[in-house]
This record gives sequence, structure tokens and C-alpha cells, in this order.
Amino acid sequence: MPANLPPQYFEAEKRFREGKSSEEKVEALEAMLAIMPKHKGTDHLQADLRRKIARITEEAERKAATSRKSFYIRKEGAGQIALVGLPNTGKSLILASLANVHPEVADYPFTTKSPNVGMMPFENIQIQIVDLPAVNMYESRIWSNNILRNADLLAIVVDLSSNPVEQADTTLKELENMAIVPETSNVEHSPVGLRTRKMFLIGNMGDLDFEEEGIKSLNGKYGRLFDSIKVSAESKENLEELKRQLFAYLDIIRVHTKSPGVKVDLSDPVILKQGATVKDAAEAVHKDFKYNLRYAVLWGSGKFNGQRVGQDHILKDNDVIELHI
Ligand SMILES: Nc1nc2c(ncn2[C@@H]2O[C@H](COP(=O)(O)OP(=O)(O)OP(=O)(O)O)[C@@H](O)[C@H]2O)c(=O)[nH]1
Ligand SMILES: [Mg+2]
Repeated sequence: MPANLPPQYFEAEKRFREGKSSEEKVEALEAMLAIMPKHKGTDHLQADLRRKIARITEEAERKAATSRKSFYIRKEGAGQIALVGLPNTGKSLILASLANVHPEVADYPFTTKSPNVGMMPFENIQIQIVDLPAVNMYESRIWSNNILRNADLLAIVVDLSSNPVEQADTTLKELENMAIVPETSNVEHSPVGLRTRKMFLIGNMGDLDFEEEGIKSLNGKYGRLFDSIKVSAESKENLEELKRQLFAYLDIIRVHTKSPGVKVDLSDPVILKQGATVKDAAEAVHKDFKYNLRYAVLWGSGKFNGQRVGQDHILKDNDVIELHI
């Protein structure tokens, strides 16, 4: 066993041992793999974990195919973002370049057969990214459907160098076939089971020719429905901006809570929905705090730093609040 494994690794290992379902076990193994430092000394352990993941995943896929059960990926971190698109648009390479994981990337279509998961570090938080099999790979519907319906954000990935509008059209059509439509679309009478989801467009392959025309045509057709960004997973162009936008699209805020007389820990914020109040933050720290809270002292979104605020004050990203019980 290589030295220097962080405590989170052993927590994940415990979840693996105690995990009952294949989903829980795979999630724990993925976490172990993501957490593990990558160097020669951990090569064997990494390979071993990958083998275990492959074996459990295959078994689960076989079982799911016979029982028609959906695959579900437990949400971790500040939010779950699913990458969805046609084959060979670079979804797996985008995941690899945002999170410290190494899914299979290849120049033939339908490389990804089951979801790959990774944690994307963003400033002081982690956001979960799920790379799915191509949206038109029907055998993978079992995996994709549930994940797409439940993810916090769907990032549609297109290849900017070859008719991206058509790719976006097809992807949206496939999503619609699964009864998933953009939150911003005008649904007049929504049939039972229809899910609206927040969506965002990633124009990948920004390093290739015709990318400029590609992004313009996308904005022309879809600019009203969702924002888009041009990136290259290969040359790493614009990935930092992509991270910022993905975070912004999650509509969450980070709030740092502290007790009086204790220094604030900026590395472990509470994650709340945009529009959350001091009361929500107090409750997130401890479920009884919302009853006991007398007032809070606020640094950030107040009129001045150190302002006393009540339970209903609406918080902003990166606020610091001191809770007085
Ligand atoms: N030039 C260039 N090539 C890229 C870029 N992103 C991905 N590729 C290449 O495109 C091919 C497909 O990439 P993948 O990440 O496997 O694509 P995918 O969307 O996951 O494909 P499936 O799993 O088949 O759905 C690979 O050969 C990648 O190296 C990019 O930004 N620029
Ligand atoms: Mg792939």
C-alpha cells in the first residue's frame, strides 16, 4: 500500500467495502481513483481499481439490460453536470481535462459505453462532471436517461469544426425523445413525465478550422435558449473560462460560516441555492440552528463589513457569516 494516501481515500474505501449496490461500489472506487496521487508508486493500485470498476460496471450493465433498471450516479460535491452529445465530439477528453480522471478517448465513435465520473476542482469547491455515452447510442439509454433527468446542468457538447448546429439539433431531438427539454423552452402543455433541464452549449475543437463560423451559427440559432462557449479540450483553450461558466450556471453560492471568536475556514464553504438566506445557511450548519439563531454578523454582501443581519438577509457568493446562537 503506497504511503501518503489522504484520509478521504480511506473514507471512500470504507464506502466501497460497505457499499451494497454496484452503483455505490463504483462510485466509491471512482472516488478512490480520483483522490489517489498519480505516480509510479500507485500504478498497480490504479490499475487494480480500474479493473474492479470495469468488472462491477460490466456486471451492472448486464443486470440492468435484463432488468431495465436505470443507472444512477450519486451526486457529490457542489453540483452534478452531465456532458451530452453525439459521438466523437470530445466529451471524454473534456472530462479528462477538467477533472483528474482518465477515461478512454479515441478517434472512433461510441468509445464510451458507460458513464465516466470525475470531480472538477473550482476555486474552493469540487463539481461533479459525468461524461456519458453518445446520446444516440441506444444501448446506453439505460445509463443515460436517469442521469440526464437528474443532473443539475446538461452541457451539450458539439464539434465546432463540422456543422455544429446540426449536431445541436440532433442532440436536442434525442433529449426530447427522452422527454427532456431545455428549461428556457416554451412548453405549452407539458405531458406527464416531461423534465425541463438547465442547458449550456460547449463548442469543442476550437483549435480546428471553421470554429469561428461554428460558434456564430450556434449563437444564431440557439443564443436565445442557452449560452455557448468555444473551447478546445485538446489545446486546453478557454477551459478556465468554461469552469467559471459551469459554476455560474449551477446557480449556487458558497457561504463561509463561523462561530464568534473563531477564524473563518475559507476552504470548506457551505453550498446553497442562489437566493438562500442567513437562516438557510444556519440550517445547513446544524438543523437546530435555524430555531436558535439570534443574529448573524456578515462580511461581503452587507452595507458594510461586520454588519449585523437577521435571518432573512439574502446571501451572496463568498459571504462570510458569524452565527450568534
Ligand atoms: N483537435 C481536437 N481534437 C479533439 C478535441 N477534443 C477531443 N478531440 C479528439 O476527438 C476524438 C474523440 O474524443 P472523445 O473524447 O473520445 O469523444 P467522445 O465525445 O467522448 O466520443 P464517444 O465516447 O464516442 O461518444 C479523440 O481522438 C480526441 O483526441 C479538441 O478539442 N480538438
Ligand atoms: Mg467518450
